[in-house]
Amino acid sequence: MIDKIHTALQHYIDSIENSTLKDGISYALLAGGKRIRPLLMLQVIEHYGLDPNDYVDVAIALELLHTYSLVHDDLPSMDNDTLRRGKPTLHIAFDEATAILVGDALLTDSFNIISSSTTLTSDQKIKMIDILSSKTGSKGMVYGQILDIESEKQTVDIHHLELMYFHKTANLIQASFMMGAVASNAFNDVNDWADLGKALGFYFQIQDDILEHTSTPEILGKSKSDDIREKPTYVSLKGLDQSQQFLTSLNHSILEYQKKLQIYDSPLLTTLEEIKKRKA
Ligand code: GRG
Repeated sequence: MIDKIHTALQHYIDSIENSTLKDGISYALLAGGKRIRPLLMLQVIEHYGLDPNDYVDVAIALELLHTYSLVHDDLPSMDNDTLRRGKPTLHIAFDEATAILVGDALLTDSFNIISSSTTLTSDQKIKMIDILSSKTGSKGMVYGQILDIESEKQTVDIHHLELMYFHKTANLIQASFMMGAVASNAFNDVNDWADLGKALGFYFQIQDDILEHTSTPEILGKSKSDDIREKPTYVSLKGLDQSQQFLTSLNHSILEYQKKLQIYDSPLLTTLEEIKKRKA
């Protein structure tokens, strides 16, 4: 499925006029990355017995939006990072203006990919655009990002940190699951998928904090900017042991939601297990 996601990303890149913008988009999208957001959406679709291959072209909207957030997050005015997905960040490899515009294009095109889909009904498109925009705009990921920026060199409490993590990280993971449910016309299950996405999103971010504390930029493929920028993390606030304990309790929640959604032996279950074991 990852190969199919890659092919769909390449088709999207091929559709862009030859330009520095195209080169930058290609650099950002093809630099690597685990592709977990489109993968989760497609495996939800598979969970409902539909053919995920019919939805790969739509699912890459999530990878475009995610990649935009990484490109903009790395900018000098934000985290000022130099390494991403094992390569120099976009503003280092190109320049800052190109990085801003690549992010802008990826964000905008992600919505165009949904609206121009030939697989989805109009109703599904509207619902997906509603989910993706509300989970990533001023009430979602971008709100999480401003909380993140403002937390630098600040003493924040755990509630503030959880608010930030919910918006910055969990919201897009929630959207991935929810969009899969919408594509499958499983409208009654959308809230349960959002619950699973919230628990998995927190798990993912706490894991990220632990890895940033215990791993190396070479293994992670990205700069360890939290320490440099004096950003509070779950590990800096609660320590490694309590962070591990939080992961254990989040795992209990994930297992409960898996049961509720009847996720048993399936590619989706395998992906969830792999995410929990990730090292980068
Ligand atoms: C709106 C500019 C802007 C940013 C939004 C997503 C984000 C906030 C910032 C990126 C940095 C960060 C630490 C985000 C938390 C989520 C996270 C761990 C992202 C990395 O996702 P992976 O591990 O990355 O899926 P790959 O490279 O595998 O796609």
